[in-house]
Amino acid sequence: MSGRRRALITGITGQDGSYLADLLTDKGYEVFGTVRRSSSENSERINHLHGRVQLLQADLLDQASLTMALQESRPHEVYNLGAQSFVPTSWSQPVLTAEFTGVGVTRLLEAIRTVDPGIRFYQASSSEMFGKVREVPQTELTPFYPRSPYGVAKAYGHFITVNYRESYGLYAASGILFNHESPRRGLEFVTRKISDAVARIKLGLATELRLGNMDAERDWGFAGDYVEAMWLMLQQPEPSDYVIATGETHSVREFVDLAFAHAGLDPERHVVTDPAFLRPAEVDQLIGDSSRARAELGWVPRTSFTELVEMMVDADLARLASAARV
Ligand code: NAP
Ligand code: F7E
Repeated sequence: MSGRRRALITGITGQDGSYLADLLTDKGYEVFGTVRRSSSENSERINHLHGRVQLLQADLLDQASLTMALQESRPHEVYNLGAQSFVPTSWSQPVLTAEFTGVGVTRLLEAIRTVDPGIRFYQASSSEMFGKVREVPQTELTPFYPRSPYGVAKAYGHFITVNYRESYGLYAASGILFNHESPRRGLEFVTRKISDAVARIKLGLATELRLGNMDAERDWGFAGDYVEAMWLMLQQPEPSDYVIATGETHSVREFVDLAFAHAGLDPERHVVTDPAFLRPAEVDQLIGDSSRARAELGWVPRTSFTELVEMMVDADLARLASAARV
């Protein structure tokens, strides 16, 4: 073991895991990440970190694998970013979502208690827990009313984190993060679905974009800014829970309009509403108040909504244009 600080990230192959691994390697950490066994390669988001992060096989469904990953890496900090994170899939696979996204948190906390209760633990909680919101804007004190099996599973993960902090004195912090996006966002989430479609339409590879509820409003930030808040939460004298958000809300329609305009396209000619993308229960509007994080962590979002939309469209245009050249 080197004398450097060590961090273990579950979900390192995901959007946030890859940005957090970038941040922690830049800070000089020895970074470990857990990956699930797969029949094909899925490390696209962390290929640029080859040789700078160490990958260990573990699954949030498998207690022994989590304990072994901790024994092998002996981390000072654990970031639990692994989850089934796509809200629509949580209706088609509600039990699996509860196992990964909910009970998986308990498995990891139990592994920490067994291997080293001094480990600092970060739980990736979500604004989806607010669901049918009880107040506007949402703070750390706003009651939860989740509207999807995913939101329900995240509420369990949140409270078990609080409970282990209070029951066993673990350093366990929960970040209630509002939607955050990037060019590394999965293609099924609405922002990336839009930026990818805009790029395809611009390059003549597609003609239409089918969307569900365009009136839904979200508080969208940039994932690169948000992983910094995760790290800051584990550097405090005492563990706590923090809302991380921009404080602005925008509709899916606004995202569409900005993205198409940035590429010089007219959305009216390409966007089609498709009931197949409507949800059994919708979260109509989210807007977060991150005053506490700003005051106690000194965290501020640095990327504006317009910059985020344009960054995503530009990245998809560059990626698809380069693939077309090859
Ligand atoms: P993501 O891109 O979907 O990544 C999810 C990660 O979890 C992937 O690395 C995935 O591995 C891993 N995973 C899935 N099932 C697992 C299992 N059973 N055991 C171990 N790992 C497993 O999600 P993200 O956007 O980076 O989000 C990171 C975390 O923050 C998630 O917990 C998410 O629910 C939460 N969150 C996200 C947002 C947001 O707006 N992005 C907001 C609030 C909270 P594979 O590559 O093998 O599938
Ligand atoms: O949907 C609407 C949809 O899937 C946003 C996850 O990271 O953030 C994310 O959850 C909105 C919803 O994200 C389409 O109905 C319209 O109102 O991009 P999304 P999400 O459900 O907000 C939270 C904070 C998390 O924690 C989650 O892990 O967009 N919408 N038309 C659509 N959404 C999708 N996916 N596809 C559409 O065609």
